Amino acid sequence: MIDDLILYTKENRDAVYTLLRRYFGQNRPFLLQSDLRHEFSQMCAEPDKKALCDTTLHELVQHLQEGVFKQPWAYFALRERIAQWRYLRIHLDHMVAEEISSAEFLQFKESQVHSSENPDPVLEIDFGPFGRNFPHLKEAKSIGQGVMFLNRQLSSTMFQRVHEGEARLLYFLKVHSIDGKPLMINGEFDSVSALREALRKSISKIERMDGGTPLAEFEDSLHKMGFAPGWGNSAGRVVDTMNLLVDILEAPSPVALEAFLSRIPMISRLLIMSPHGYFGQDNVLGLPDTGGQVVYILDQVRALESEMRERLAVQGVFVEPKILIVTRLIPDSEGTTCNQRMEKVNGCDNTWILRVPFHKQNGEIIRHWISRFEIWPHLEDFSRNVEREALAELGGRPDLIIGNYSDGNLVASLLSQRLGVTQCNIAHALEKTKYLHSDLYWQENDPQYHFSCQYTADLIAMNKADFIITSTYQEIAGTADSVGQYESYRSFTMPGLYRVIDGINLFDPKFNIVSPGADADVYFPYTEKQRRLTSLHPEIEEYIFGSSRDHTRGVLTNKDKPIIFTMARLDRIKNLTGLVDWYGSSPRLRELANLVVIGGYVTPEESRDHEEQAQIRNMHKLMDRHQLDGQMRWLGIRLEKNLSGEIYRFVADHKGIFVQPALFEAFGLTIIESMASGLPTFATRYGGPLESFKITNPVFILIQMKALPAQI
Ligand code: UDP
Ligand code: LCN
Repeated sequence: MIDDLILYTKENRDAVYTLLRRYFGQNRPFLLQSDLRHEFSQMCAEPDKKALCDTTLHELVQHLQEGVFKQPWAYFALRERIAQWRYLRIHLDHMVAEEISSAEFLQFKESQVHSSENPDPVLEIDFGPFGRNFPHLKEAKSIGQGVMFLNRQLSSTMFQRVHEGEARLLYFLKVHSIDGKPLMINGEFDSVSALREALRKSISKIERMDGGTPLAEFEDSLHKMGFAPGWGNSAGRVVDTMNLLVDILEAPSPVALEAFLSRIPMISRLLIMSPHGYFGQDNVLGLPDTGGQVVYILDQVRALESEMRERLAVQGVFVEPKILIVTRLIPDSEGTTCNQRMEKVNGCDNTWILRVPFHKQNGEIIRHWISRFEIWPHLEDFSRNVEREALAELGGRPDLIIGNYSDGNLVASLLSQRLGVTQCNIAHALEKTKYLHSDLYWQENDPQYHFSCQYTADLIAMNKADFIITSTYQEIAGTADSVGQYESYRSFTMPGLYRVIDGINLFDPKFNIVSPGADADVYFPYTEKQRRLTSLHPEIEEYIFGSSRDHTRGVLTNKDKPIIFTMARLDRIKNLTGLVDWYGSSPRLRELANLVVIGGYVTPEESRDHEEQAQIRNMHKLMDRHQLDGQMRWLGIRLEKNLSGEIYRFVADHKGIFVQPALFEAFGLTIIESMASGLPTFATRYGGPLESFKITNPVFILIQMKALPAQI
């Protein structure tokens, strides 16, 4: 595509020149994709330029992602397709387009921020060479399906280099152990043919037994034939697993390999990192920094514990699985359990929240909550204390460490490095795509947000991780039109700090997409009357339709109108105030429906988070300006999970809708919760929702907030 642009410029100097002049005419050093497209369509609207609309230039402009302008040079980043970027520059006088490297493009960007003629040399970061000898996906559509790809690779390697592949598999089965107990093979098999022979003998012996014969009855003879536990808990299961291995040794296929590997018990001790926020089971959701991550992890551990237990049992391995979620201990815990060192997770047998405090330099424990943007200086010390405490609680090294969000992933990187344990990252929300130009103008934002630390942590963690779970494809590589969250780390610069020319390879098989879900016991359709928690209705009625009370503003004067409902942390990005403004500005909407907002606090003094405080003030201002007190109810409360589940259904009873108006949403649990409750759901089109829910639910509608009142 870049070649087309170079050629087009050569052959159509006037058209390109006119467009460049328009871009320069904006007098802005940086133009974004939307600006570049807008200016082009403005140009096409002129009577004598209409013909340009259907030319190659139109097509090319659609792919321009960013433009940087300083007379006489225009530099462009061209996203040819998903995950494929090229760069070029055009000199306004000579009108010759030429391809440049990403480093040159970034350097030019930097020069717009730092005007010095001779800027100091800056650190250039290139992770590219580190992945050179590792297999990578080739097609953008396969991004995020790493495990499948690796199984294929592994089986084809075994097929092509049969002896090497088989020998490695034999070695792995010989050394594999869990909780200090050898698994799979305990014999001295010195070759793959010896293993094959033993498998054949064992299969023919065990096959003669009834399939349901328990392992205990033939474990000794299995042992004598050189096999340790791990093949199955019954004769039938053991024979099945052994046959899978025989098939692989005969002719490896990705399906058989995946089936065999997934049967081998690998994990009994798991460490999950989620340092920031108030991490607890009650009374925390909706606090600054405490939202979906906590819900997601708590749902995840319940599923993981039961899955681990089941898998270990069915493979005949009698080990008690244990999961530790590690977060920080907050002595001034504001009515939550975050001051407790250990807390058992409800609904689990052996899953615990372990809380480890942050310390001041003098060793004193830090007592208060610290925003996720401010916790960077504490994490190295925290990781050392976590290492000590987690090893003691688990009775040894974990088999896997899962990090969450930038801070958790950094701690997971430090721990997995020190302990030599496999590392999995989960981010679901990386801040870089949420805050425009936050890399370029990092110095302006650093006192408040410390993005220089956060983006550095992200780079370290995403490159260090063995695998990364994402909630959607867009989280990795975006869409044809928008840049993915991980994609935004490919190439960027923080002027004066460092320049990244290859920050992450999106084709790395470490990326795997596994979308979250909502707890079906809590979020179910409003029509399932017999499951409803009707005892909560008087309380909900009071929350929504009640008179003036603490922690609320506004009293709904007409209770018969349907409800427009929204609920989120009161972050700027969640844009609850945007919804209030649009509702307030639409007389028709106000006449037709009431607005109910659950989020934040009603008094700014109650909050310690600067963004939340600003949003609280803005909310009051908007309610005053639009005089919303009779049509809008704002609840500054935190709902227990069952109550929030029933509120969605209560709103559905009242013919309401749910709106998620975020400026950007990585995934958005409230969206699935509301859809699961049967509410017509309007959600932002920026981020994950566009991908996750578009096709799956007939009551789901994507919104661009500017058009909201008209669309409703
Ligand atoms: N939530 C809640 N009470 C609130 C605000 C949020 O129970 O006052 C819950 C909500 O039901 C959802 C989660 O917090 O389960 C928010 O997750 P989401 O993915 O929507 O957003 P995040 O906060 O993770 O950005
Ligand atoms: C973080 C977010 O910002 C949300 O979009 C997700 O739904 C949540 O984590 C859980 O995955």
